Amino acid sequence: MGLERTFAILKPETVERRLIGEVVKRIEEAGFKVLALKLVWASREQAEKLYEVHLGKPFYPELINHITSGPIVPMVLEAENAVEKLRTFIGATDPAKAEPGTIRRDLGLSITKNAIHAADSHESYEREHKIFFATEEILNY
Ligand code: FUP
Repeated sequence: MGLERTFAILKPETVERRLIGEVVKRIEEAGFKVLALKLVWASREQAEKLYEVHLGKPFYPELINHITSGPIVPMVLEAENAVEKLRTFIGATDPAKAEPGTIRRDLGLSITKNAIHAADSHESYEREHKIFFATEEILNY
């Protein structure tokens, strides 16, 4: 296992509700190290790349509209077993079904407005983080 990287995005409703600090605090306290982080307004092209596996699904248009509806905070995080650790830490996709104490349960509003996105595999990390970060923006320290 060892140190691993993962990719997350604080969704527009999280930024709008001024919960950036709250979520980053939880993530840092859980042992993740922030290697890259910025505030951006995703383009339609970036959104379509991010959610390309969902193309054609009934909720796809809503997903694209939502992630481009306001500024978001993409970040690269490092920890032991980071991908799995973060997925467990944020909770199930539907906030109503997520474990108590998880970010999605505590701060998510709906299945689409579920506060945070996290890569679901190492391959997803590799693909997704490149949509938002250049190599030199990921700091090794
Ligand atoms: P997750 O990996 O937990 O973010 O969940 P999925 O890959 O299943 O879903 C991707 C995104 O689509 C999430 F933001 C939730 C959203 N979604 C809906 O809006 N409606 C659905 O019925 C299923 C997923």
